[in-house]
Amino acid sequence: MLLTTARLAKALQLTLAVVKPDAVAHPLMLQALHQRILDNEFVIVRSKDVVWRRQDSERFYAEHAGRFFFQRLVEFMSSGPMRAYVLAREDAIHHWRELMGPTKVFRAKYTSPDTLRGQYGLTDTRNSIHGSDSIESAHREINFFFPDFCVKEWMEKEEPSVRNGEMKYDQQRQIHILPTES
Ligand code: 3AN
Repeated sequence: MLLTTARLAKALQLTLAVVKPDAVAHPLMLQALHQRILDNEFVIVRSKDVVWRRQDSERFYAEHAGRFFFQRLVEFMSSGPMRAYVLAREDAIHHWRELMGPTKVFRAKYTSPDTLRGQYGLTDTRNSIHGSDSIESAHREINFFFPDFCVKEWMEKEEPSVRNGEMKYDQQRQIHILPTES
């Protein structure tokens, strides 16, 4: 049987990435992080700036309720604007977390200084970046930030064209778009 390149190519995966308030507070840092997304071959499917209320923070991080850092985390995540992205790439979840680096910033700076947290993180709480850690959490988190976005529909309708490289980067909107969207 003849296997074409298209049939061998692996489907793209979606992940949720967030630039946290400590990094968004510095426009040059936000710009540098955005550029790192592009340089690492992620496709920016959606992007939006958001400010959380305390309840949003509590809901998003409910699994950490009771941990010693929970109050600090909740206050920090609702302390200012954030930038959320839906990113696509082959193995996007793994690649984004690898680029992001370890949770603990001092460890990141020591063991992985070239990662985003190693470079930009301030403390274990103010660690600049978030990335989904599994397919299930990516779906949940994308839905949390982008309730109008349907992962299943995107995979069915847009993923094949994006995988074929049909999208282009729109400088003005700072996301990738398919020719049909322009
Ligand atoms: P990650 O963001 O690397 O997946 P999680 O899910 O364990 O890590 O933690 C969620 C967030 O909680 C972290 N990004 C960080 O802001 C905060 N956090 C986690 N562990 C600590 C800690 N030991 N001290 C302070 N903040 C922490």
